[in-house]
Amino acid sequence: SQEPRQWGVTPAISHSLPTDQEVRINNELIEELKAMNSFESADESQKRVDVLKRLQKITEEFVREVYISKNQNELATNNAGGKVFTYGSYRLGVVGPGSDIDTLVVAPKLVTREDFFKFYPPLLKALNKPGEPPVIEELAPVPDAFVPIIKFVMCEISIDLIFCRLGVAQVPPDMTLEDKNLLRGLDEKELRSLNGTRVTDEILTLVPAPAVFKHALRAIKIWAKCRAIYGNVYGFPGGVAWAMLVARICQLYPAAVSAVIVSKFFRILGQWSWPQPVLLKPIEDGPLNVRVWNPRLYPSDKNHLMPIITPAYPSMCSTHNITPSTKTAILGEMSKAADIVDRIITGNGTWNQLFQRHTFFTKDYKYYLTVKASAKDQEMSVKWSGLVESKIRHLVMKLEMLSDVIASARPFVKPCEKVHYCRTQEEAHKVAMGQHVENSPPAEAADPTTGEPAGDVAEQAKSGVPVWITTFYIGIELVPGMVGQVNISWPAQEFYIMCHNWEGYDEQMHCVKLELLRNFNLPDEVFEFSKGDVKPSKPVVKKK
Ligand code: 3AT
Ligand code: MN
Ligand code: MN
Repeated sequence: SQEPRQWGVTPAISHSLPTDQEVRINNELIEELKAMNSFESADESQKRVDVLKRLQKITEEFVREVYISKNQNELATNNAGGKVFTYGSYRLGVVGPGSDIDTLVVAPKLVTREDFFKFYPPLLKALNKPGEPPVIEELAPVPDAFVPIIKFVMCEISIDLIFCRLGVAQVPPDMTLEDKNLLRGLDEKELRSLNGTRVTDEILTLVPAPAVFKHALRAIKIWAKCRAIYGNVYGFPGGVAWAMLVARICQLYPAAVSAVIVSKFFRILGQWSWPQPVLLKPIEDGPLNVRVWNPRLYPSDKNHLMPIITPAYPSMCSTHNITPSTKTAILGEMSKAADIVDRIITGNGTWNQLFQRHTFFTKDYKYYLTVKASAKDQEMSVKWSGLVESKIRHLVMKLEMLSDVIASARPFVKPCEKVHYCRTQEEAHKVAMGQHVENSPPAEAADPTTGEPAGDVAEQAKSGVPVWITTFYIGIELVPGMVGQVNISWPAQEFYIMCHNWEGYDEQMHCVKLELLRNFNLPDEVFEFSKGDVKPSKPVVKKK
């Protein structure tokens, strides 16, 4: 008989085919995913396909226009091509109803990034015809981003569109991106833009059964989001890292159904000898003078606590943001999940038990550190709160250094955004600068799409002067016996300096402030009372 193919860097743990019981429990998992609205309808999927077809047409038109503007002859213009690729959840086959489509435009050498930002947005705008519902909405080019991007909504689907030119004369329809020689001569932004598609494409070639992988990944992503351990900015794995973890388990159990992958996932990764890296294939060398993850060569790579390494050259660590506290949180959740899934697999539990919402605000901590970022207009607030958000994990690392009083500091993965309406400019200034204002009306929850408050109360308040406030939360666990000993002034100062160093910072316009709260002083908006949350109450002091 033929030796089965080895997937990944070690032989499989088991080639067993699923039992009847496993098949039944797998069907229950798929039913639970459906019940949680993980899949979209056939109509919605078709809409995405149509949108991508239109973007392919526009991309060819774009390349053609650039060629004509550069006086290229007809033959060269007709053969130049241009192609749209995808990455992110759409490429991995795990989109849900709210997902965007992450797309990459690849063009031949002659077409520059400047051309992309000059010619592409007008082509999109031209799709909107007077007297007809708009095809393109919320068009927002961001040429100076870390990965330059055009964001927009097309036929009600959010699109992230990035760009890369290759050192080739033609980009034909059957072009693929796996050849690492294509990376020669690219600048850093182009390399970053190409990376997403190269990584997702490669992940899919490294799993034995893509359909099994996709269902298991849907389950793991929902679980990680429910448990509030999803999100690269805050020091947790992001979508790509979770995908690689699931892919590794698929390699170890090539014949298993998704339910079995999910159960092995928690046991194997919960007991993994971190910082041993998770690899989907041996790390490759390549033609560029760029860094490839290598803890023997680079001291900073040695510091990665849970390295999960991307397969496509140049391999990188997708989880360099993980800190001791987030690692503890991830492993704690994995161990709880392992017990729950053991019961499900043996027929003594149901899948909805795995997808229980976290108890971050209701049970997990007695102390919370709040980080409030405020700004005087919405556009400023978006940039400022983004900057503050990107520094949260640095604050967490500073807090972790106070290890004699703070046992762990776990950031919550979502900010709370509000608009506070004030009666006067003066009051608005005080609120924006983080000062308490007597009798000021309570802040209104903002509609995240418009920044406008919703509801009747808000209607009246709208006449006031708005201040945008974004609050981040960090759960603080103290070392036993250390209550009353917490002094966070050193991490706070360091954090303020980091935020104030931002080139866009203006002390008249922006403010960031830390405050340590007891659990019973948390504001109501962090609770989802409709889902049964109970706010912690102040302990009653018994009189003698
Ligand atoms: P959704 O289904 O869209 O929610 P997703 O995994 O597609 O899940 P995103 O669209 O946010 O998530 O991200 C897709 C990829 O884009 C993931 C990562 O490679 C890249 N990416 C997203 N945000 C950033 C960022 N801030 N910096 C660098 N890369 C990013
Ligand atoms: Mn996406
Ligand atoms: Mn996206």
